[in-house]
Amino acid sequence: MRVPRGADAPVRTLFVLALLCACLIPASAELQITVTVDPALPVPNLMQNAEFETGDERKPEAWGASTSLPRGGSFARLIEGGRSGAFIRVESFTSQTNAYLSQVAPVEQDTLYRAGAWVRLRGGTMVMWMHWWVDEKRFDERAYLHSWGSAPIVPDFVRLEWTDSPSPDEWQWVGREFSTWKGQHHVNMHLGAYFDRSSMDIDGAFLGLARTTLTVEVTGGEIARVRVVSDAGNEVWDSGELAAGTTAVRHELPDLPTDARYRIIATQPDGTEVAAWYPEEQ
Ligand SMILES: [Ca+2]
Repeated sequence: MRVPRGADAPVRTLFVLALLCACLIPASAELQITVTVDPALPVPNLMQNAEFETGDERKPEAWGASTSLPRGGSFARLIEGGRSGAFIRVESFTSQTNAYLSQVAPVEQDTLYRAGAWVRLRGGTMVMWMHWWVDEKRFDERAYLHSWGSAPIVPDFVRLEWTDSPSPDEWQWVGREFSTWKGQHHVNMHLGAYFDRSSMDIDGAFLGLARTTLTVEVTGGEIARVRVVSDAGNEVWDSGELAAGTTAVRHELPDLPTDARYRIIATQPDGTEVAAWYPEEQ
């Protein structure tokens, strides 16, 4: 960079000083990202022994295990090979019965939850059935997964992969969101076979709050733009180009799914980015 031509001595000294200062100060101050989340992530799992790691060989601790038809099915707790360690193998021998693991959990009334479990389904119909009685009305929320693997024509005449069945070797998430009713303080989670000759493995049950509020604050220097992106790559918020001289940004993002991680990306005027994950650990 050249000193302006024709500048007299004092101006020239000032210019050199200005250059010196510009070299000593970093390109821009490091931005700080602060994230406040209510409720914090990951939200607590309200199911006890959700990973089935304790119990005896037939039944996980804290869970019921029963069929509607006596001896219509079986339950086995296997201690290895699950999505995490132990898991439960559920078989139902006829379409005349259900075969359910069940557990009552406390919930807040009038609140959005998400619930589900991981399932490896070889054949038949798996249901997650959430129910309770509230003022003599039945609260009833369900999610299903079906596999043609139990059909007599599979695999001799029709290969399983020709049907719209899940892979019998992969864990599938079966779950949904639902709102509890006013006056409802419990829900009874049922996981298992639903009136279909079925064979499945179940692990990793979950019930927890479905939504959180994330408040993002960026400070510590000049900020050109702030973005929030989920770990699935969905854009949650984009501040757009901020006014020159912006040195503080605070933005509240309500109703965000609790089963995600969020990346906050703050861009400085020179284009450099400062980013942070929430939660930090997966
Ligand atoms: Ca497990």
